[in-house]
Amino acid sequence: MTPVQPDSIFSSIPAIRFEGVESDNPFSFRYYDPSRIVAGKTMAEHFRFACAYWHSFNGNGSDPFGGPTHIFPWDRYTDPLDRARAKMDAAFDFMTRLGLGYYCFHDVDVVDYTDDVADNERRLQAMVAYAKQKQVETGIMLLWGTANLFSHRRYMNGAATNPDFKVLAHGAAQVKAALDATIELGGAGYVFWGGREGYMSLLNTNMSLEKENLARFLHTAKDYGRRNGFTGTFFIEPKPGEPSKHQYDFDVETVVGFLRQYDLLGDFKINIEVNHATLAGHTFTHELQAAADAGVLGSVDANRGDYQNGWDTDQFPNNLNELTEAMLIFLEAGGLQGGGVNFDAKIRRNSTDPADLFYAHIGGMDAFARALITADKILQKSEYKKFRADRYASYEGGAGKDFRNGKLTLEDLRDLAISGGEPEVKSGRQEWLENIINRYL
Ligand code: XLS
Ligand code: NI
Ligand code: NI
Repeated sequence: MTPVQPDSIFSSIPAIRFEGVESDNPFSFRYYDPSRIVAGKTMAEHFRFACAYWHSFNGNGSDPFGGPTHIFPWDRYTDPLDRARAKMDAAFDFMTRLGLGYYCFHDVDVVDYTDDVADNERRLQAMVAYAKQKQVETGIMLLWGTANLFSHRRYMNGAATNPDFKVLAHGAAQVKAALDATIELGGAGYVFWGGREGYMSLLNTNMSLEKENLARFLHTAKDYGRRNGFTGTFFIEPKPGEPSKHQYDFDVETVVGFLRQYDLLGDFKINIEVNHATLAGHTFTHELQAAADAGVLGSVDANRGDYQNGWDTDQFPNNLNELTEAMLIFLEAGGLQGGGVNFDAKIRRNSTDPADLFYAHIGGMDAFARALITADKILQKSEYKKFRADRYASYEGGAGKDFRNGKLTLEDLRDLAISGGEPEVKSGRQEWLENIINRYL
């Protein structure tokens, strides 16, 4: 372990440790105990918590109405690599103090990009060498890398789905460099979030060609990664819109259909973001279940939306009921395939103390840990599983089983309707189930 940075903006913050529920120390975990075993795995193994470089070290609190409120000391450097290194020092110092095992980045979060492809590659490579050394010193690992194909002006009509092939090629150049970086850093995964892979108006859009190009782009990137030694997991991160009006990777089921149609299902899993689920009109649990059922529950971008605002507010998670229901699915699915829990969340514009970044992550990690413990208890001790199984018992034997096995015709079903008589009315007991969550919390 490297010593923490003495001159860092975080130097007043103590190392965060598990102290238990009796602790009043705001710089401690009350539930997240990395080595505690829950359902056969340590909490650290279940979650693989990660910090999102873009929100924590680039997000400066600015909004459409005002400039930065989070003033970062590394911004005083004019040389982009000096700035990038100072920022990375702070990032690793933050993660070390927090005891966070993983991080995630976009290419342009790590170092500023220009319009020059070869220069950008050199910059990223220089930072990869720096990050590699930091990883060795601290034991912190890369959960996933990605390329930002949505901020530059050239991507205003998409990258892989751009009507102009020249723009697509620029997107590919960035993906190549970001994949190279991910491979070099031993990243567990690589994410594709298609922020502008969609459209604003059908009047100027050839939807079928754009989707075909997106699929070809993903195949090409995947083949490159595999040829060059990437053994990790590729993830697609669905979101229904924002910044596009219509985004092609709308939600989990849409993405699963797309992956199946274009023969990508074997190579890609899904990174589910809570706030994207709610923007799609779903719950987080709906998306988790849909992914688990399709065998593609890969990773999670943890955050929460705002009940009054209809956009990606990316707040830190704190809703224990929602998370406990999520952890029921998570545990029953056997956890995440290849990914972890990345806090794709940002502190508020007026959260201006370095300590706020710690409070935010501590709160999120504790909320997940508490939800996991509660969900495990519900699965072990309550009637939750039995009630759900009993509800479908009629398909486990007799005619119900024959139906599932395709042995019954429509005429057979008609005869069974007569011989079986009027079905008994059975309660779904939703309120009783909801009470179970609160009882074990
Ligand atoms: C934006 C997305 C983005 C991805 C990575 O809404 O959540 O941050 O996670 O490109
Ligand atoms: Ni995300
Ligand atoms: Ni998001």
